[in-house]
Amino acid sequence: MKITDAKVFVGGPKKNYVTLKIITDQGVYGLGDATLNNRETLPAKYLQDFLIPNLIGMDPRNSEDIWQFLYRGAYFRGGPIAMAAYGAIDMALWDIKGKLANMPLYQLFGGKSRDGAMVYAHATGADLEDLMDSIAQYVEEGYKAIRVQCGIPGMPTASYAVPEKKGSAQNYITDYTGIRPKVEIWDTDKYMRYMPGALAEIRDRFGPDVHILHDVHHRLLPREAAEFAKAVEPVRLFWMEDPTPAENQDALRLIRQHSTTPIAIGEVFNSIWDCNKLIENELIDFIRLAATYAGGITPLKRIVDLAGLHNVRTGFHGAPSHSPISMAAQHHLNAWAPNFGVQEYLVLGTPECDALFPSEHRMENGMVYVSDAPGLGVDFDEAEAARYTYAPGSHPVVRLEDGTMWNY
Ligand code: CS2
Ligand code: MG
Repeated sequence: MKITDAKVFVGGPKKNYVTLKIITDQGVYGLGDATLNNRETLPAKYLQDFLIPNLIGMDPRNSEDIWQFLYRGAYFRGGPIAMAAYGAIDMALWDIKGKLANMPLYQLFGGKSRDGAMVYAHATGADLEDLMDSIAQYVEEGYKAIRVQCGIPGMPTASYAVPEKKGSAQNYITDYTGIRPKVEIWDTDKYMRYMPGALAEIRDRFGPDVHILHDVHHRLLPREAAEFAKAVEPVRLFWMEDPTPAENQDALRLIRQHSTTPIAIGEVFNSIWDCNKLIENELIDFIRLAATYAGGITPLKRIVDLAGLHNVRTGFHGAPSHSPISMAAQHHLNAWAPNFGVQEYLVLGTPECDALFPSEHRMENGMVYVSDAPGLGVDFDEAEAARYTYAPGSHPVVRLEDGTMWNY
C-alpha cells in the first residue's frame, strides 16, 4: 500500500483550520489537523514544501516508522510548528489504519473505558455578576464542569478570555484579526487580591457538585502561584490551570509544597520531554497536551501511558483553534484512556463547521459520546472548504503597567 498524494487546506468558519488529507493507492484517505493557533500558514508550508514530498510512496500503515522518520529525520527536533505538521500526518495515518481495520480508533487503542467523556465549557464575564450568569447558563445546559474567568476590578484592560463589556460572554474572543496583536495590561496584585474571593463566591452560589476550573494562564511567579493555590484550597477547584510558566518544571515543586489545589498544565507543550518531570514527580494532576501540538496520536498516547503510571489524569486542550479532526482524535483517546480526566470542548458546533467536518461524534449534557464510524469518525468536505480563505489573526500580548513584557 502506498501514499500517492496529500493536500493541505487552510481556512474555515471563524478559524484558519489547517487540514491535511492523505490519499493512498487503495482509495482510502486519512485526515489530520495541523492548526497552530495564529501561526497557521507555517505548519501548512512545512507540510507542502518538505513533508508531503517525502511521504509520497511510503506505506501509510507504518505510522510509527513514519513518525520516527519525521521526528529524528528533521535533525533540529520538535517545536510547535514541526510537531503540528507531524501531528496532522500521524492523525491521518491512524485514520487510514482505522478505516482499513473497519474499526473506530478507540478499538485499536484497547476499547472503551467509558461511554461518555466529561467535557468543560468556558464561562466568562466582564465582572463577577456577568460571570455568574454565564455559569448559570452552562449549568442549565447540563454541563458538569465549567471553566470560570472574570474581569478584575481596577485592571487596566480586560484580562485573558474576558469580554470587554458585560453581556458578551457568549462571543468573547481571544484572537483578533491582523498580524499586530492587541496589548493587554496585567496587574498581578489586583488579580491575587480579587480572584480567590470571586472563586469562593462562585462555589457558594453553585454548591459542591459542579466542577469549577480556572485558568491562571501563566501569569504568576511560582511563589505567587503557591500563595494563590493555598488561598483557593477551600474552593476545591477541579483544577487550577497554568499557574506559572512551566519551562522550568521544578518550579512546580513550590506550589505542591504549599497546597493541595489540583494543577493542570501542558497545552503549550509539544513533547514528552516538556512534561516528563512534572509527571514522574507528580507535580501536576492533569496533563493538557493536544493531539495536534503534541505531534499526533502516537506520541500523545505515550504521554497518557506515562501519566497513568503516576496518578496524572488527562485534560486535553480543546480551544477553538482545534478543528473537529484533532478533537475527534482526542474523543477516541478519551474513550480509551484509563486515566481520563476531562476534555476542554470549544469546537464551534455551528452549521458551517458541521458542514465542513461531517461527523457522528455527539455532545450531550456535558458529555461527549465517541463515534463508532471507522477511523477518526469525521470527514472533510472539499467543496465547503473552497468557501474559506486564510485571514491572519493574533492573540493579545501582555504587558505590566510599567510596560514590562509579560506572559499571555
Ligand atoms: C486557553 C487557550 O483554552 C485554554 O485553556 O489557555 O485557549 C489559549 O489561550 C489559546 O490556545 C492561545 O492561542
Ligand atoms: Mg489554558
